[in-house]
Amino acid sequence: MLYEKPNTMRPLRTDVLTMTPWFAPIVWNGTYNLDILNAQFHQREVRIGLTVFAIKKYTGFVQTFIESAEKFFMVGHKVTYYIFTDQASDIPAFTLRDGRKLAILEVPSYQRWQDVSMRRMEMIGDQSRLRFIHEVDYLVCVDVDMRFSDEVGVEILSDVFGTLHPGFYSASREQFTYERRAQSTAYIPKDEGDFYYAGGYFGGTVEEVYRLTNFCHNAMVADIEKQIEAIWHDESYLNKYFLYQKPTKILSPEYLWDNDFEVPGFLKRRRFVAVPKNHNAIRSRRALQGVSEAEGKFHR
Ligand code: UD2
Repeated sequence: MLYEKPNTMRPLRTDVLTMTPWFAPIVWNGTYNLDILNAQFHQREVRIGLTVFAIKKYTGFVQTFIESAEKFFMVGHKVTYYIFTDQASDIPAFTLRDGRKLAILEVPSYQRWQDVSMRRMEMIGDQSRLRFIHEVDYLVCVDVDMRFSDEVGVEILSDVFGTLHPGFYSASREQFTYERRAQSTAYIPKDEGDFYYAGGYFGGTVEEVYRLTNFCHNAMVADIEKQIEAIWHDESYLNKYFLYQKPTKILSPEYLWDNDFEVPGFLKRRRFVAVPKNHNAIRSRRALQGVSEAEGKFHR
């Protein structure tokens, strides 16, 4: 394979942080060579599971999600889409590329959207133990109200990875919307924290995703017993987990973006973007949280 020799004296990007202080790469366009990575992952015949939840009205997002994933997600690799839904009959049939499969997992629904979102941790954990461990090597766990708009490949894979939330990549610790009430299991003090990770994009090996989801679910259950719910639900527990179990790779906001945001110069690609939705209409019977209908997907 022919490619340009890496140059010890010339960093690939100088405008953004490409490595954490614990030596986890932060993935930006221009920091990796996909041909080299593809060859390595093909040698291992790696199998990738992409999990997504479509409960109640969110089944309406599945078509765009899968069609865009067929175009851009892990092209050339073995992929299984795992769609968790309470309405299997609403999931359309798809013609998939070679080496790709789709599995529907029927799961219960919850009345509150917060519970739907949080219970994903429990369900991903259960299926990791029962099923995913036998079928795939890596899991990628994302929100469904999104579409792929540029390539997302094996450069994202690592033992356990998280994604920088597009609203907080340049924020200070104090600005991070971590859970700040000491009674909550998700509590993070003001003087701790590395990054603010998004709840809607994490992954890793099946074993590591099991550890992560199990921690988040147990933390949520412990909070229910204390009658407290973390401010940003599963995202708050995820941030707590990553504070002490640091991710081995971090995805830049290229991998999670909202086209309503102004695009900064350093953001060379927008690979996975929010599909606009009317929060109040789509999250039927949601508990009122003072969120207006016009609110975008990402809090800031
Ligand atoms: C953010 C996070 C999300 C979660 C949530 C917690 C991102 C991109 N998103 O999203 O992961 O941490 O905050 O507050 O970081 N769902 C259904 N049916 C429902 C409600 C939700 O299927 O009725 C599923 C669906 O897959 C959806 C996900 O849960 O994508 C998260 O819900 P959301 O997209 O409404 O939450 P949002 O945008 O506040």
